[in-house]
Amino acid sequence: MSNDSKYQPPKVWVWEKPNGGEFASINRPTAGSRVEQELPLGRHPLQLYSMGTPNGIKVTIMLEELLALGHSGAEYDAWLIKISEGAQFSSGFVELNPNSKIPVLLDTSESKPIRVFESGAILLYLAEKFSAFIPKDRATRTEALNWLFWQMGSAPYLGGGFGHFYAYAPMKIEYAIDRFSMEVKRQLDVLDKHLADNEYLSGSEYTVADIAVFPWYGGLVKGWLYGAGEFLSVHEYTNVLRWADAIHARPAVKRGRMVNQMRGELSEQLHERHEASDFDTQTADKLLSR
Ligand SMILES: N[C@@H](CCC(=O)N[C@@H](CS)C(=O)NCC(=O)O)C(=O)O
Repeated sequence: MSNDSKYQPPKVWVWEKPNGGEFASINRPTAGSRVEQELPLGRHPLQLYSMGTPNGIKVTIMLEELLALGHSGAEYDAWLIKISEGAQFSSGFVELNPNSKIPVLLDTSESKPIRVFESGAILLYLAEKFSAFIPKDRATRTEALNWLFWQMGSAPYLGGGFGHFYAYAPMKIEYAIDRFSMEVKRQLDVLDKHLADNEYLSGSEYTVADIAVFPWYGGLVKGWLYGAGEFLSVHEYTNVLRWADAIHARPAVKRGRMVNQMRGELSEQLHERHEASDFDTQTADKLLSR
């Protein structure tokens, strides 16, 4: 491995300027709002402020699954937060999520509106509220939570580690790409070995764990993330592929992946979702131009 870096960290790090890379212009080492701006409010019980990234679509898949089960209380307005333009730093957004990251949910159906941030917390909140996609018996429920929390702890190595250095960083650093490729392939192998003996992550039931893991690791083996399918030889993970295909075939998953989506085929982007009928092609075309 080449070692061509001459950089020596100073005694004290100071932020001087954007350092290049895809999101450099919005990154700062401080928290808090940057502009005074309220968030819009729709008429449904649940207000979602998000974007169609893997963390965002976990929640829209969950909401579409709940609606498909007949839970009308899961009707939602999905507002698009353009993170590359810094919309997560508005005062309204920061009030709901001091961490300034999508997704964030506001439940207006409770006596006092409840804010929920962190996609794992949102999935668990919705699962408990509607008693759905979370197993009832303690052992299987715990197994679902094991994998839900596994996803929350593991995906930053995939997104913030591998994805960042492979696709977004302004220079290719062999050490960083090697380190995170190794870890991501190890994680895929963890899933592959587990899914060799289990239909879904917690056993025979499709749960919040599958909904959380699918957009990241399902997306990776389907070739949707970072154009890295060939690089990581994802075809080797046949059990993950079998599981990802089964989840991808679900109509609610297809709808959930479209909501707040700004990438891919135009016919698969629904920038905002306010009614079930927004998925109709004609309406979707109109909403795209908003
Ligand atoms: N652990 C958080 C991570 C959320 C997250 O990283 N969101 C990204 C998009 S996927 C974001 O909002 N980035 C904007 C920023 O970093 O300013 C969750 O799962 O909700």
